[in-house]
Amino acid sequence: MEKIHTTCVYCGCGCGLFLHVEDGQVVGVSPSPSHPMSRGRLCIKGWLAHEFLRHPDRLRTPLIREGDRLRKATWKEALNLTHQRLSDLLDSHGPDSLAVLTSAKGTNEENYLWMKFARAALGTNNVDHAARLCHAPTLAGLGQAFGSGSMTNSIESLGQADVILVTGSNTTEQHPLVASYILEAQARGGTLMVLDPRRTQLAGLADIYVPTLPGSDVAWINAILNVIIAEGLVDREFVDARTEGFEQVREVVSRYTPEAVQEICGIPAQRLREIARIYAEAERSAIVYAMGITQHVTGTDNVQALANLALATGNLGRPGTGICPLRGHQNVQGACDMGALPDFYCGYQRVLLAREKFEKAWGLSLPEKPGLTAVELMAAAREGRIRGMVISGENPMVSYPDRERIKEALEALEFLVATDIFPTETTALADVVLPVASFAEKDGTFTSTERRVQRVRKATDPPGEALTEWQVTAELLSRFGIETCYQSASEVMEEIAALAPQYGGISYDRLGIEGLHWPCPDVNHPGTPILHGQAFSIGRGRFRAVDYRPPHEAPDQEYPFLLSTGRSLYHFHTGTMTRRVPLLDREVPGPSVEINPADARNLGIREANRVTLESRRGRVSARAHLTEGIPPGMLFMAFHFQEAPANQLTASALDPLSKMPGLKISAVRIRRDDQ
Ligand SMILES: Nc1nc2c(c(=O)[nH]1)N[C@H]1C(S)=C(S)[C@@H](COP(=O)(O)OP(=O)(O)OC[C@H]3O[C@@H](n4cnc5c(=O)[nH]c(N)nc54)[C@H](O)[C@@H]3O)O[C@H]1N2
Ligand SMILES: Nc1nc2c(c(=O)[nH]1)N[C@H]1C(S)=C(S)[C@@H](COP(=O)(O)OP(=O)(O)OC[C@H]3O[C@@H](n4cnc5c(=O)[nH]c(N)nc54)[C@H](O)[C@@H]3O)O[C@H]1N2
Ligand code: SF4
Ligand SMILES: [Mo]
Repeated sequence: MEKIHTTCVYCGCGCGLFLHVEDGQVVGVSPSPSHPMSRGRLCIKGWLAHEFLRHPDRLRTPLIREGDRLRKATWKEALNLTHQRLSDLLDSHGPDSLAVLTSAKGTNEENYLWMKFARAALGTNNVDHAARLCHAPTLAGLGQAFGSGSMTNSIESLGQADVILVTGSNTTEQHPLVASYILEAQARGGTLMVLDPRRTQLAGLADIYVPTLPGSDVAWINAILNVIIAEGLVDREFVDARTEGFEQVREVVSRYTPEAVQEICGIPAQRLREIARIYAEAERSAIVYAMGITQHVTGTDNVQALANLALATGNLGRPGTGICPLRGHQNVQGACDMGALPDFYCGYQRVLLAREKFEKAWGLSLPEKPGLTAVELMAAAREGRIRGMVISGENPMVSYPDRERIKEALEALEFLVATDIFPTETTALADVVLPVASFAEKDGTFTSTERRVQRVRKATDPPGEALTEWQVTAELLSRFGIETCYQSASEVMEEIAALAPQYGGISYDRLGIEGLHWPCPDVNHPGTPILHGQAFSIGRGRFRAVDYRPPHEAPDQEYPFLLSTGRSLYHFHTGTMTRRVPLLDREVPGPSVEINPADARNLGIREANRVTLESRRGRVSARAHLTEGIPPGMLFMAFHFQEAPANQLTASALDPLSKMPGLKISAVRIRRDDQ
């Protein structure tokens, strides 16, 4: 039996694992003891990461639409048709009638080639991906504050914190290995504070758990800064030497006294003072956040408010400090790094500033105008402004907000080509479906949440006629007249290293088992686990004053409950992979609506009753699950289940700064089905 070292395909923790190969088939997984972050541990999804590989549903041949069915086709037919239909739309309606959505499940190399395809072959900056629904506010918020929208510190650094403030992150379920470092810090004597509307497992383990009201984050974060300033806990030396804009923030937060905001955020004034003191008085305080902070129409402001806290207390650039936005998909960090974004090339080089550099490198002229973001692209498709779309490894029919509108958008397209490893609700609407290799069947790299660039190694062949996606993309590039001569994924990485400064020193022969933290500017550079040590790349760290704004929708008489959406430990997103793993499916076989027992009693709802939820956008039915983990007035649904798609209910109201939809808040009503 052979053991191939690779990187887990699920979450941004980026655990190392071995795939066990027997007779050319992957028969098992074991953890990697020498992996520096995961150190011989995996969560249950990692242990079962091989189980979907040979599932009979895997896509094995290209498919082409004939009327209302998809028929088998050859690669030549499928690629010719894709080339012809996209070229026709390009000729008749121009490059900005086309768009590409890339995959955070894909490798860096695949994302790089798709963004090159959008810009160089189609001539449009309409390229984006699921990061828009995930950490777009982090890119915008931390990007403006620190010059980089990435996790400031390594995961290991969290283990060295004296205080960790976790907010809007269900860490033990969604980033289990990061949670283990947080708990290690606590076991060493550190203080763990969790602020979250739901009582998560980590909240139960915390030294201090503070329930918050959804959508109120700017209010309580500003109040903490108010206390820090009022009580003289500001790190004056750091603020004077390394930051700008403090005075303006001081003025704005002076209005956010704990007494003034306690009603808005549901946190008693005394509690706010206590949290502020604990965070600011420690030698090393770290902040960890995820979707509870970003998935709001105020997402960028929420992130900036947290950045203001770290800047005011000098909690940056040292082990145990920092701001840690936990990236979700195993390669959503990398997909952003690769420029699968409408306003950036790879390496966060702005379209508006770096066009000439890429024109020279690729030898052609490139579009000037930044493109549309993911949710905007869907609106444009519905209105007929986007006519052709490539969707590589995403399932927007289940993952994007306001599903009915997404369906209208995808159905309105004149041509849709989708790549995936399984048939999905999205591939079902495509004109051409291209079957591609999964993580175990290809070479490449993933970049984890801590900016660790790691190898993905081929352990087995893809099923049937499925091909490695970077080869498919390279093939399409050449059909559009862009010469490529990549012999391997590592040659794609050579091109990336030449163009993205943070990846300048990264090559496959250096990655080994440990990988490298970017920025790694040259071949002798050891990588950078902790950012902003001596200076910010933008010179000084930038405070920006932010004011509390209420969410896009509030419960009212007609829709009296606030629905929050999210995930479970056992499933990943739209369930294409985890729902095909029997052990995971057995743990959580279907959708449920979590409701507080007091609310359930008032409505005559008992455990496992079927209930219907309705919002202004649509309705879904599922079984009720009564839990004290949800406060009265709030409901929770995971969005994994296409038979009760939570996104039927969500709205596509956007954060003006990052274009993130407010996925964490929808006003809904609920009733028992038999009433
Ligand atoms: N098992 C599993 N792991 C995953 C994923 C998966 O699907 N399954 N997905 C991956 C991806 S892409 C991502 S982005 C991450 C997501 O990881 P998380 O962001 O941890 O996951 P969510 O379930 O979205 O939950 C966010 C938390 O925010 C809280 N919250 C809701 N509203 C608010 C609010 O207004 N303010 C605050 N402060 N908190 C709020 C919720 O109660 C919840 O605890 O997980 C990654 N890991
Ligand atoms: N209501 C609500 N909606 C949400 C969220 C929420 O919290 N609430 N969270 C949002 C967030 S944070 C995210 S990140 C998005 C996720 O949204 P998506 O990324 O659309 O969701 P996934 O189900 O992970 O889709 C990935 C697809 O890639 C396929 N795939 C797997 N491996 C490969 C591969 O190697 N190559 C290719 N080409 N395809 C592959 C899978 O089969 C799957 O169909 O959902 C967002 N939507
Ligand atoms: S914690 Fe994340 S990366 Fe690690 S094994 Fe689990 S899903 Fe995979
Ligand atoms: Mo995500």
